[in-house]
Amino acid sequence: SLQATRDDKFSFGLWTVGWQARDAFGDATRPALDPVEAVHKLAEIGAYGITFHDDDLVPFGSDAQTRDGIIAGFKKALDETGLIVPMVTTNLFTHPVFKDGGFTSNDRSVRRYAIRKVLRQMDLGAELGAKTLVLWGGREGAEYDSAKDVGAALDRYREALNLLAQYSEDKGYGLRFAIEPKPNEPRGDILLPTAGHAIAFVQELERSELFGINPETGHEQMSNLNFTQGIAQALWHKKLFHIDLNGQHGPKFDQDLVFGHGDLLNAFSLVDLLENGPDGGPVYDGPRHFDYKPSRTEDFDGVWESAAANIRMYLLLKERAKAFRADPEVQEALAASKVAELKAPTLNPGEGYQELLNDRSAFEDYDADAVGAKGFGFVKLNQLAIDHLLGAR
Ligand code: GLT
Ligand code: MN
Ligand code: MN
Ligand code: MN
Repeated sequence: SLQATRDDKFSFGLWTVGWQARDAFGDATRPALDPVEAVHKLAEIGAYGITFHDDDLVPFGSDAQTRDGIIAGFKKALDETGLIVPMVTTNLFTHPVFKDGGFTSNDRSVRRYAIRKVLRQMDLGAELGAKTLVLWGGREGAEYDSAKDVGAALDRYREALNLLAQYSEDKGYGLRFAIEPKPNEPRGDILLPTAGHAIAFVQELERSELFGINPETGHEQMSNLNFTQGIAQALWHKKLFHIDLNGQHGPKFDQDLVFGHGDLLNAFSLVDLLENGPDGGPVYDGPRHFDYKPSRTEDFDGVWESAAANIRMYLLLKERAKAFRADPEVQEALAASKVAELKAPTLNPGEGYQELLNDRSAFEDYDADAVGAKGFGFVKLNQLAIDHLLGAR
């Protein structure tokens, strides 16, 4: 059905629908959005969750009384709608103090301030029931190679993250941490630029089991990478802790379009992977989090149209992917392409290199020319996928 339910776990960042469309060349085209209204509107279109940076909800520099008032109003809206806060994150990129980064600023006092800012957001997140803390290090990077000691920066990154995990455990918050990679923008080059870099970094952390990644469609595609393939590898490492869905047209500035409004074919294979997996069942049960920006051309009607479009795209693709998997001709094509044969281990049970060396059929008597002459039929399979995506079957 194209009607979202809570079980679909659709969530939105407050900064998405709340984006006033200020960009590097032009002023805001929309007024500020009241977070309480955002909660009500998102509930209406079928979201189950809302996420936010500390400064999205409470403007930077607000006094304690103002902060308490805003948080109380937000909680009331959550109670009224049943919306939950599955994830929170911290803004370590807007204020000028973070111009050289938060955890990895060359200025030590900035690093101490950044950690304090995150600890405060962890307190609020835990209070609101958040399970995940996202860490997008958009300012952690450089424009000039000689200006940043990358090894030292990674040491400081690790130092900060180890401390956050210890705090969460000591406080009993039970948070999981999800690093969000991005190759560039706003920095010329950002540390942990891709899902692969981030997964490798996570292995170096003290409580690495508490750390995973939050890949964003557009961020991987900015590096011309295949998002579905990156997600499949993150799942293989058991490191897909959260996901940011949106749309992007290849390597250019971060577009943050509606999910599926960029590379539609890749969006189809992604939903197919998440919902149907390689074995016919869902492989990810976390939030389907939309991190998009309503285009600068839109007024508030366009904001809510575009928010609903993310949900509609996901549900349409889910429907199409189900039809694809259920089609007997697709099953035949998958078999002809030997897709399932890849699940079979290459060696027989108990076999080692000696047995393989003894197996003449594997080499001496192997007809490489005959096997090399056979096609895999992948194009037929892909056309069936596109037929289903276009509703032609
Ligand atoms: C910022 C960024 C997003 C991140 C958010 C989390 S903030 O809008 O562009 O990709 O997910 O910090
Ligand atoms: Mn983005
Ligand atoms: Mn973004
Ligand atoms: Mn994101």
